[in-house]
Amino acid sequence: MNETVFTRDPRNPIITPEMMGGNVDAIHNSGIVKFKGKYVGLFRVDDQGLREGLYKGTSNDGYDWKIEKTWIKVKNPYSDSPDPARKAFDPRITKIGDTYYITYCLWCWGHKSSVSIIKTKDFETFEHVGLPFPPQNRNGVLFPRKINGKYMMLHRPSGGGDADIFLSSSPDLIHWGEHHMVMEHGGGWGWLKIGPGPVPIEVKEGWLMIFHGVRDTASGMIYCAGGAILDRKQPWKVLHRGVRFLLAPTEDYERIGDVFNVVFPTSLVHDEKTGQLDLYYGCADTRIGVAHANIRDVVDFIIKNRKRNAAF
Ligand code: BMA
Repeated sequence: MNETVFTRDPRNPIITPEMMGGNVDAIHNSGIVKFKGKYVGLFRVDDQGLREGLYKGTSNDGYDWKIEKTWIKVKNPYSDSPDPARKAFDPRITKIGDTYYITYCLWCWGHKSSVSIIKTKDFETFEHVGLPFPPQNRNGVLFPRKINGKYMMLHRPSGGGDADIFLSSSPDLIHWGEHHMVMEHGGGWGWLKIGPGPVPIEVKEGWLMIFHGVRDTASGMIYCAGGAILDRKQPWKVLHRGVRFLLAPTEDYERIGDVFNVVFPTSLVHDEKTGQLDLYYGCADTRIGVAHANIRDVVDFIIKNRKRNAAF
């Protein structure tokens, strides 16, 4: 079981392709938020042609989900991209003001991976905002408020190897610049590559960022989740980088599937009253699990187990 501060929910895996039935091979790395007292999600569904798409789901309690049978429709005034909800994967959802921005990866521009942004206010109609960076890039995640008057996004400008976490800013979500490297891959569980996970959460020490890291072994890659604390005003500065993982694949449903040995964190639901965090994560690229922790315990764990040189 190998748990650190997160405890796996006993109902795991909470969403499986079998529950969906029909033309579904896998449902995994997904964006989930609280919305009007309930939950809404945009799910990464791989159909039985192994084509990814963004499917909407709703739930009263965050465990029992009703997921639509086809991908969402997106108004696409931005002519340089294909259907923005098809060949689309790994969404994260950030609420800024009264708008929800979905950042995710889209196969386009010569079938390369690009970060894409769509927006909605009601999860009924969706509109494409654009593609912030040229390919290859993945794992774009917006901060939940403007910082120093600008939108800021964590991202990973790489389609595969040599993958590090960067941060860029924008006045309008269209024009992006002021690029910074936040963290390099390296160390144990992030030896091969790292990438941003769920939307960062503001804490008194700065920003809590959960990210994924990959190590390669004789029998393939292992995907883990870990954490860092970023500076509040200059979030490209790493104050504390956790050496120990927060979650690593140990359960059968995390070890066995379309891709073995993967926990891939994409959503954090934070109950501000109790401090509870619900971390939703993809399991073996096939199904979805959830793990729980108290936010203070997570921050303390990261600081207690920090690297001396935070950037590495
Ligand atoms: C990454 C992404 C994720 C996937 C992971 C493990 O590169 O493609 O969607 O979960 O690999 O296969």
